[in-house]
Amino acid sequence: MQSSIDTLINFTADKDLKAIAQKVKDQQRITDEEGVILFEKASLGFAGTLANFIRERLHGDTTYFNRNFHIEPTNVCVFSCKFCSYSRLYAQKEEGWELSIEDMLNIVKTYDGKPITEVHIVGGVHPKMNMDYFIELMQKIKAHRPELHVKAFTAVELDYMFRKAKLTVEEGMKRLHAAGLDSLPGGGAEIFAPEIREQIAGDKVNAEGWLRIHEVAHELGMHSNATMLYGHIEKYEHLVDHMSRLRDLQDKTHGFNTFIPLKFRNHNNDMSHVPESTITEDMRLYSIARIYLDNFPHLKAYWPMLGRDNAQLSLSFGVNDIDGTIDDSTKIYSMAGSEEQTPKMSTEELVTLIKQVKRRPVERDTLYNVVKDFSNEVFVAQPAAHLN
Ligand code: V47
Ligand code: SF4
Repeated sequence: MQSSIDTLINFTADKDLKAIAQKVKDQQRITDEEGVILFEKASLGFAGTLANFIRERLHGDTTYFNRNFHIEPTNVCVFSCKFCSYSRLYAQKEEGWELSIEDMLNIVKTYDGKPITEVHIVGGVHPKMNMDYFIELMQKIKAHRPELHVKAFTAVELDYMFRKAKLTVEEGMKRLHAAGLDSLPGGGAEIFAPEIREQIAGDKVNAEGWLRIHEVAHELGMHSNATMLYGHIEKYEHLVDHMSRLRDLQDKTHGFNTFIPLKFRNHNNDMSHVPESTITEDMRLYSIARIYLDNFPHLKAYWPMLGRDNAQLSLSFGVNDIDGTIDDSTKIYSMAGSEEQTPKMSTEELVTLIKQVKRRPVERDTLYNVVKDFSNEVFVAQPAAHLN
């Protein structure tokens, strides 16, 4: 019997697409030109079949999730990204929030005794929350719960922190790592190409700065993620350029764990006139990312942004990770109009969501070590307590 990829190769008339499908079958890398061709010509069925083939070759049916929560120290921000629905300028700080170290430590303490493995800390770039503030935070979190993995600070926050402290990226990163920073989240990448970045996020760290910060983290043995904000004013060539820069750095360092495409949401921001992408476009983008980024082990659909139904669908389009329980601890997407207004899922809900599409739910830690395989877990009916 022919496999789905052989059928696809045999029945594809377009010679460019046929060549791409053959490359995927032979585990060969596609070029930037072929990346653009996929965006221009591939149907959802074509791209999805290839992406699913790669996903199953890499991970079989395994779908990862983790038990995590977020802390957003502040939404006061010195920058003014046009797509951001969440930040408030310092002049309007009464409309925002600013958490003290004690507030944040108290959030961590609310998880005492619960099987959480990761705290994800990101927020606005507050002019008064400096390096020393965050070093103290890291140290206090680690003193309280040493085994909790701290994934914190986008390259945007780090760039500002290091520049204010007059430290090189190497010096700053070493200090934070020593204080307890374990890995970096993927935020702040947006779109690297300057002609787009300048229009949507012109005043924050540029592509070279973002990539350098991740490179230094990798050199110190830390892992990180990478995001891409898609579905606004960018063109296909900018998406490929973005992924190309990430693929090049990954060839050099192998420090990225996961690629996370972030769908632009258009509520309450300066780009509300830009329509959002359709679900077909979303799934096509995930698929093409899976095909193009052959050196990224994982592709994540961040369900608080995409919505849980679409995150579930993406498990057939290359995605093998759907982030974690979250516990209603992030506001970035609810403020930007996501259908997930109070994002939290119990472990049971996450496992059920994965099983419904015949995948195998596996709880991971931040570095993708298996914590527990839930494939044979039968949940007994219980009250809706989350993080059980
Ligand atoms: O950099 C802000 C994005 C990012 C909007 O590493 C928006 O595991 C869409 O990076 N529409 C921060 N996106 C969040 C982030 C992240 C999230 C989950 C997991 C990980 C990880 C990282 O949120 C920002 C920006 O690209 N964002 N506003 C918006 N209106
Ligand atoms: Fe600030 Fe981040 Fe919002 Fe940009 S996306 S304005 S850097 S909080």
